[in-house]
Amino acid sequence: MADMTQIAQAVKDGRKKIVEQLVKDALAEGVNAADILNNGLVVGMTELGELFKTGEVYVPEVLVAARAMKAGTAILKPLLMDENVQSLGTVAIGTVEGDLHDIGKNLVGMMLEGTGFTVVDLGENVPPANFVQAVRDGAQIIGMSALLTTTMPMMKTTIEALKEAGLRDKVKVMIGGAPITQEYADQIGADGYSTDAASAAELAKRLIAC
Ligand code: B1M
Repeated sequence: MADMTQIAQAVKDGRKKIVEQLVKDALAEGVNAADILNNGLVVGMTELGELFKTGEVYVPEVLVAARAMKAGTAILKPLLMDENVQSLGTVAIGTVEGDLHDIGKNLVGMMLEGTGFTVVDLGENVPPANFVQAVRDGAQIIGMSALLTTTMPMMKTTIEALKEAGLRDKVKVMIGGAPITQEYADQIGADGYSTDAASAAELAKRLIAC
């Protein structure tokens, strides 16, 4: 019987092969892909984050856990997509300059694709100029992710770069990541903020309709 706590534990332990096997087993037992993601993989990474915070684990453990989590999400990705949906619009998404955290950004990208958006993944450590270029290339929404309090200001810098390029009124800007708040979004003039991947997709739908 599929046990989400086992999947969470395998992520925490960085057991890539075991994560892959448990995810496949859970799917074979009929567990929904979104449930495996939210109640297994994400729970494991969140719990590990707490241990990291309290100094019980260090960067190498977090790196192997991230690798295990990515292996699990790679199996789920095709199941979270609906390829027969017409594109709702193009979102260029990236983690801001100086920030290498990409797991949350990838989940947001997956949910956006699953909802019907075309997603251009700019990667992590993305300089403002790359976001600006993405708008020139046709993105209607820019999605910025930041996980570090030290990199949050790059969101404001990127919005300033869009203004300087004369593109700010041609694009909607949405932001997110663990340290981000609605208050911060308002402060820097972003068009929207969301706490998680599912609400990011809902937000993008609202923004594209404006
Ligand atoms: Co880092 N790290 N890390 N880390 N790391 C944090 C963020 C930290 C909170 C850990 C802690 O102390 N508790 C802390 C930041 C503290 C702070 O700034 N206040 C921290 C630190 C300090 C660091 C380093 C500086 C450590 C060091 O080197 N001494 C270093 C910085 C490197 C850099 O970026 N320059 C570093 C490195 C790393 C690893 C490379 C080892 C690894 C990243 C691997 C990778 O991403 N490929 C890592 C990880 C994994 C974490 C934790 C443990 C987990 C992050 C994660 O993936 N969460 C994290 C602790 C934590 O967050 N609890 C931590 C799971 C993910 C699903 O959630 O990313 O929040 P999250 O995304 C969510 C929402 O936030 C939201 O939706 C997502 C899905 O629901 N969301 C959006 C995210 N982006 C969005 C965008 C949107 C909308 C919603 O719109 C566009």
